[in-house]
Amino acid sequence: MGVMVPCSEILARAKIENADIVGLSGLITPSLEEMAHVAREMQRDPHFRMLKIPLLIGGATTSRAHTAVKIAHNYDGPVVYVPDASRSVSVAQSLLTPESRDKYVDDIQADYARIREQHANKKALPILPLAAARANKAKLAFAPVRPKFIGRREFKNVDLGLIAKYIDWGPFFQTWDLAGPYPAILTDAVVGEAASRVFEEGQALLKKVIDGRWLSANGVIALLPANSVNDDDIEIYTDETRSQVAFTYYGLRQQGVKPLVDGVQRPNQCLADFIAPKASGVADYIGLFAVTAGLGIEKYEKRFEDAHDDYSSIMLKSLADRLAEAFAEYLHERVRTDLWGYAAQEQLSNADMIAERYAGIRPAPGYPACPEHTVKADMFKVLQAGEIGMRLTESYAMFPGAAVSGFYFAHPEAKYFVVGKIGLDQLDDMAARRGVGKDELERWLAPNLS
Ligand code: B12
Repeated sequence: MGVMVPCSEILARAKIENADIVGLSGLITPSLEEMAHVAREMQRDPHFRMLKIPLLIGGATTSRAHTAVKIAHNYDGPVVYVPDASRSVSVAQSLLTPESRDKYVDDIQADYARIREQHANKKALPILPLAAARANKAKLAFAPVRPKFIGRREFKNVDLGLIAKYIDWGPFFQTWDLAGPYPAILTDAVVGEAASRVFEEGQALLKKVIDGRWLSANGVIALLPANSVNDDDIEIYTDETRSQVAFTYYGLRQQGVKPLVDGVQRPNQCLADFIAPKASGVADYIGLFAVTAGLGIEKYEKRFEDAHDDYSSIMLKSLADRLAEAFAEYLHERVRTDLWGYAAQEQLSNADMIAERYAGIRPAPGYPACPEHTVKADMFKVLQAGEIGMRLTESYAMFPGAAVSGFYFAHPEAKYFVVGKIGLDQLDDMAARRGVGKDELERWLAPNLS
């Protein structure tokens, strides 16, 4: 455990190093499918199957239910979901101690079998047919502002001190398993002392990172003409002639049954609703961005790891993550007030920005309004993200890890929403629109399919 390797390589490494346990960590949903694949491969390979090498599962997108329903049944050896890495020591002990192992594994397998049964009996939430969901879309008026330039622009070696002013410290404490809103967490009766300590140490390391230019922050944006088509999709054009499509973003629409609130029917939303339809003749626009603050981190990670200073290594990673998000926040502000300029008069504090009190949104692929990750391949191509040192892994994670990418929508009524569960009719419809096989698409949409 503890080595960052793609799932495809993990079993080869585990064999060479004669690993007692294999552990997988999943940050984004495409890795969930990889995990099931690794479990199947372990079942196929006599080395793992005969020795019943345990497989541990963890990470932000994983859960006990997901492990039970989607992973565990693929492998006869023990498969264990571990919610918190600090518990992996006791879990490993239970799994590797001959006296405790059988009972421990039996208990977990019985628990997972129960979860699978509950899951099979669970009644799915009612879902509207896609046509009905589309008929209930938000009907917005459009008066788009033309960006000051059309095309892409790079931002290289952006001042880390400037970016740091935009940091949202809230999620920093999650890294240390400390729960509570910032800054109240610093004086919290239970975790205040620990939170204050990591905060102080984080600030001290951040100063070193900034003063010593440990990391490079690079970003790229593209502001491009766009129109919505076929209700749910957005055509993004290479230039103002709108004759050549750079790529089409295929949107997912909410299919949940929406309530009446104060006599007003809530819409079934899709990101395409925020862009003027092609048929309207209104010239609308969209933005794309990709930023990283993690360039150059390996050298310092290695230095800490060689000194067995895991604490500082994790601290550095979490600061790089904070800087990446802060960079996205900073660049978005510049886009709103200047580069696109649709909110030129805006004046917001950092707290206002964290509370998203600005016009427009910047949804990121993988987040609930656009849960599907593969669009990052099209975005990276148009952004030429390689030029600023960013790339995608085989499962659409971004490298360097401290990275964020997404869209800019300027419509004043654009808000974040959760697509949630979709029906098979939407899967079929999207497969036809995209011209891809249903099986492949099903794989990418698995977390949203009911
Ligand atoms: C911080 C964060 C980031 C940071 C850092 C990411 C990173 N490199 O770790 C930044 C800002 C860079 C980021 C970027 C992105 N993020 Co993000 N991010 C988060 C957030 C808020 C917290 C994750 C985190 O670090 N938690 C703290 C750590 C310590 O917890 P953890 O990872 O869960 O690990 C713990 C346990 O799970 C366990 N564990 C983990 N692994 C293992 C393995 C084993 C073997 C064991 C035993 C235990 C174990 O131990 C850990 C300690 O307790 C989550 C939301 C959330 N609340 O979880 C979203 C989240 C993970 N992000 C998400 C997404 C989509 C992204 C982006 C793709 C968005 C984008 N398009 O830019 C990118 C992807 C980045 C990339 N490199 O590809 C989604 C993923 C969902 C999905 N559909 O895939 C989440 C869940 C948000 C959401 N609700 O939608 N993100």
